Amino acid sequence: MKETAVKAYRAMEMARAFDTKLSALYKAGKMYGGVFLGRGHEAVAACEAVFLNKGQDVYNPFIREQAGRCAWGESVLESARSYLGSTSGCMRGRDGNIHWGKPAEGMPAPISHLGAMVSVVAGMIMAKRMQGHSGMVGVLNIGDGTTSVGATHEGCNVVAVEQLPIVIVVTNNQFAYSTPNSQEFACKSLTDRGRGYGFTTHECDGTDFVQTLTTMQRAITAARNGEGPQWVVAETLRMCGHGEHDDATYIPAELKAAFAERDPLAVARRQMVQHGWLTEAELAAIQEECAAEVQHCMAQAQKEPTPVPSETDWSATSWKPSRY
Ligand SMILES: Cc1ncc(C[n+]2csc(CCOP(=O)(O)OP(=O)(O)O)c2C)c(N)n1
Repeated sequence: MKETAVKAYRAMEMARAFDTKLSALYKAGKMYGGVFLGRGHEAVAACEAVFLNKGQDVYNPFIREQAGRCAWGESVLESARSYLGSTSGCMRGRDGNIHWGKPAEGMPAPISHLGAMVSVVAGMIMAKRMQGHSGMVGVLNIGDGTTSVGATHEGCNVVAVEQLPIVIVVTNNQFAYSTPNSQEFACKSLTDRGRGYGFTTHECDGTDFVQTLTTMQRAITAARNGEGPQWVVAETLRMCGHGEHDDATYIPAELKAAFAERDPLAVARRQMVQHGWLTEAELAAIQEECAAEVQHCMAQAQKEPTPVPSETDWSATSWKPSRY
C-alpha cells in the first residue's frame, strides 16, 4: 500500500499547489474564464485515480478532480494549457477551462452539463465490452447536486441494467453551488440513491486519506472483478467557492469550523507519517517539488501561443485527432 499511498499523496500536493497558483493568477486578472478549484476534494480524486490503468480503464474527472488527473498520470501542464488557452494543449486553446480530455487514452473531456457524462462513460465501457475486452473499469465523478439531474438518473439506470464495471463516485461537498444538502434531496443519504439503482454502495469520509484509499480500492476492485456497478459516497466540504468568482459566504461559519481540522491535505500528511510511509523531511521535499513543477508548467503555458481567431479552423469535425 505504501507505493500507492505515496503516489496518491503526491498527486494531492500537486493539485493543491496548482490550485493555489491558479487562484493567484485569477486574482491577478490573468485568467480569461472561470477558475474551479478542488480544495477539499483532493483525497477523493487522488485515491480513485491511483487504482486505474491508463490504456485499459476509463476515467472521467470533473472540474474539481485535478488530483485525480495527476494520479491518472497527467502533468499539470495540460491543465495549465487548457486554462490559459495554449494551442499546444490537447484542446488546441479552445477550452479556456478545465473541461479537457484525451478520449483515445480513456479520459473523455467532461462537458458542463451535469449528469451527461454518466452515459458517455457507460458507452465507452460498453464499447470495450463489445470489442471483447475484460478487466476494465470506468470511474466517474459526480457531485451531490448532480445526483438530482435527470441525465444522471437515466445514465445510472443503464449502468445498473447493463451491470457495467463502473464506479460512480459522488463527492458530497455539502453544496450544489449555493444550495445546501437540506434543499437538494429528501432521502436520508445519497447512498440510498445508489442502492435504488441497484448499485453496491460504499461510504467514506472523503477528508480521511487512508479511509478514502481503502474504500476506493474496495469499490474499484469489486467492479474490476465483475461484481457489478459500485456507488461511493464520499463526504467532504468544498473549502472554496463554486469558482473563484464566488466568495462562498453562504457556507455557515459552524460548518467551516466543523471541518477546520479536516483539510484532506493536513490529514494525509499526518497519516503518511503515522503509517511510516513518509518522513516529515520527505513530505516537505514533495511539497517543494510540486510547487516548483507548478511554477514551471504555468510559466511554460503562459509563454505558448493562443489561437489566432482569423486563421483557426473552428470546425469541430474537420480536424483529425492524431495525438489523442
Ligand atoms: C444540467 C445542468 N444544470 C445546471 C447547471 C449549472 N451548474 C453548474 S455547477 C452546478 C452545481 C453542481 O453541484 P454539485 O453536483 O454538487 O457539484 P459541485 O460543484 O458542488 O462540486 C450547477 C447547478 C449545469 N452545469 N448543468
